[in-house]
Order: sequence, then C-alpha cells, then structure tokens
Amino acid sequence: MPITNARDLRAAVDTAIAQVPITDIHTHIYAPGFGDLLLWGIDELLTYHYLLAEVFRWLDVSYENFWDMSKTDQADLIWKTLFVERSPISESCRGVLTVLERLGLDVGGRDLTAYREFFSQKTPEEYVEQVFQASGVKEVVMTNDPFDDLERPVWLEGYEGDQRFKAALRIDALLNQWETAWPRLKEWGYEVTPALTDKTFVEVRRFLGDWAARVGALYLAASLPPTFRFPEDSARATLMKECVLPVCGELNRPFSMMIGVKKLTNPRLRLAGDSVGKGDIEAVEYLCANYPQNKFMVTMLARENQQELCVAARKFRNLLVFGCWWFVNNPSLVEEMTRMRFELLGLSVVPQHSDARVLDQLIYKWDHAKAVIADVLHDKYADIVATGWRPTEDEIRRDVAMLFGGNFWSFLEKRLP
Ligand code: RAT
Ligand code: ZN
Repeated sequence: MPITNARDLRAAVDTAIAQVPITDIHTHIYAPGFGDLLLWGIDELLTYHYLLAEVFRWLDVSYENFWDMSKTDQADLIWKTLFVERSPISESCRGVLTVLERLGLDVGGRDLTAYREFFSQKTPEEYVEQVFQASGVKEVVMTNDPFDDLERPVWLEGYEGDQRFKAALRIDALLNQWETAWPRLKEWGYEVTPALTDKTFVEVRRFLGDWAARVGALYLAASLPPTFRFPEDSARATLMKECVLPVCGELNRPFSMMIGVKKLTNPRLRLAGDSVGKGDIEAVEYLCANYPQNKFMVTMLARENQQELCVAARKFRNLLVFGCWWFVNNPSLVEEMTRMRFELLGLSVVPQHSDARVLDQLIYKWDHAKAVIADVLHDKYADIVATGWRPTEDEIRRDVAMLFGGNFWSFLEKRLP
C-alpha cells in the first residue's frame, strides 16, 4: 500500500529499522570459539578504551599505577569517576547505560555489584544469543589479524567456525610495519627478505592467499595514517601495489581502508592513545581510478574528509563508503554524515558499522545508530512524499535491508568489467 500521510511514513520507517536483520561489517568481537578473546560483561564495558581516554582527564594517578591495577579495580575507579562523581553524558558513558537498560537492569539503582551479579550468571554462548537478539544483529564481521599472537593459534589449531561471525583479514602489521613484519613471515615459512624483491612479493602474496583462505576472509583491511599516500615510494605503497591489490583482485575481495588514525599520539594511554588527522582523498581517488577492477571499502576518521569521500564515491563505482568510525561515531556527527551521504549517494552506502570490542556494545552502538538513521531516512522520504511520490512499506523495507547489510553483500559479489 502506498504511504500518503506523515504518521504512516514514520511508523513504516521505524518498523523496518527495528526489524531489519543487521550485518555488522566491522567489529572487534570474536566468536565464542576464540575463548577469552571474546570480551563481554560490565567490567569490559567500563574499561573500554573510549572510556579510558575520558577517565584519565579526571584522574591524578599515574598511567603506570593505573595499568598495574586489576581490571575490576580499574572498572570500579571508572564507575566512580565517570558515573558517580559526575553525570555520564558522553556518548561512551551513555552507551553503558543503554546496554544496562536494554538488558532489563535498574539503571537508576546505580548498583555496580548488582550488575556484576547479573553477568556472573551468564555463559558466553547464551549471552551471544541474547545480545544478537537484543541488537537485531544477524551476523558480524570480525577483525582477524594473523600477526596477533593470541588469535593466530586459534586458527592454526582447528577453529571450527561460526556462521554468525564472519572474518576479515587485517593486515596493518604487514603494511605499516614491514621492518617487524618480514621476520615473522620468514619464521612462518615464507621466503621473504627485508628488500622488496620479486621473490618477496610472490611470498607475501602466498601469505595473503593462505590466510585469506584459512579464515574465509570477506575482505582484506588495514587502518592507515593521515599521511597515507598512493602511489608513493614506500614499503606500504609497494606492498599494496605488488601484493594486496593483486590478491584482492584475484579473489574478487574488497580492500577496506580505514584512513586517518594517528597512532599513539599519547603512548602512555595504550589502546586509548590514538588520535585523528585529515587524510588524503587523492590516494583514494588514484586507487579507484587506476585499479578499476579492484573494489575498495573506505571509511575516514576526520570529519573534514567526509564530503570529499562522498564525492569520490559518486565518481567511482568500485568505492563503497561505510560507517561513522570511532571519533565520528557520535550522534551529532552520525546525523550530519548520514544526511550528506543520502543526499549525495542515495541509498548506495553502508551508513554504519559498530566497531564493537565488547559483545554487549552491539546493543548500544546499534540502538544509537538506528535512532539517528531512522530520523534522517524519515526526513528524506518525507521530502519526496511532499512531491507526490508514494513509497510503499515493502519498498521502505527493501531500502532499509540494503543499508543494513544488503549493499555490503552485493558489493562483495560485484564483478567489475
Ligand atoms: O574504534 C576502535 O576501537 C579503534 O581502536 C580501532 O580499533 C579501529 O576501529 C580500528 O579498527 O583500527
Ligand atoms: Zn575497528
């Protein structure tokens, strides 16, 4: 039935978004088969690195003393500092409260002991089910790093797979730290040398092919600094040209570039110590133009890059813009970016990924994102309804399914002539 009035339109958009099964295309959570690598529960939520960065603004303990504390003590201190001694209004603090509320806990009670008690009753397996159900997530893509000494053995020792947890091969260590990556490759039986010779390229390609197959990678991925340039006379650009792009091309897999992270601006903050800088859109344009049969997924960290990234995607069909990443994953910026993307690219984007590191975060990251996307999408339909265009509920459901997963899956399938 075509929709003709404002109330039906709002209801149709809200229902479609509430019911859509989500493919979360970039996370840092692991399947239960990875054991302790799967993080969940209140203490992990409170010690999330987004909150670590916020708590240090108030603390007067030294970084070293803080890192020496147990996780429970760190969580206690974060709770006291960010939730009790002042109101938890930041996006990351609010996220913890959304999770508690959606799990049916008494947020007003502010009872950390009761929250811990709740989580102590859960098993990871049942809790994964509950969180997927509560967040509307059908499947997630993990971040799988063969250079990670905790993760690599799981793959090598016969991890059996889990349909809900897809894989992406993460190759930051290879591209951004060749000096420390090549000895690891050599240790694992790849005949590489520090010099970037033809033989080394063959072996790096073999390494990438082996691992892409082993994990069943949907795409290859790297985070890149604001100084990332392409082409360029550097190990990174050379390895991309000679190894990553050919392997992605051969496997028809996208290369996902997350551009704009300044690593360890404050190393004493550890995982929370990274910052942001404006990236170079020309590198993205060059890659899309000169490798038209390769597919690129791109998200950029700086607000200042968002418009030019949309424009680049208008020029290149082998570019899929995705997500509002990390420092732009705040409702005000998600709204601005989502509006701009719909206006410049229509429905041909993946508006959000969760980047969840703690299982429970799927609940809040998607709750918060869905609310903003629903508002923006509603406004865009309302604008066309005002012209006399009559969308149907089925069409709205179709569009929403594209945004929350369909576009990603069709991009993976796409073969460029
Ligand atoms: O958002 C984050 O959790 C960051 O620490 C990064 O992990 C980023 O998302 C990345 O994938 O590099
Ligand atoms: Zn991430």
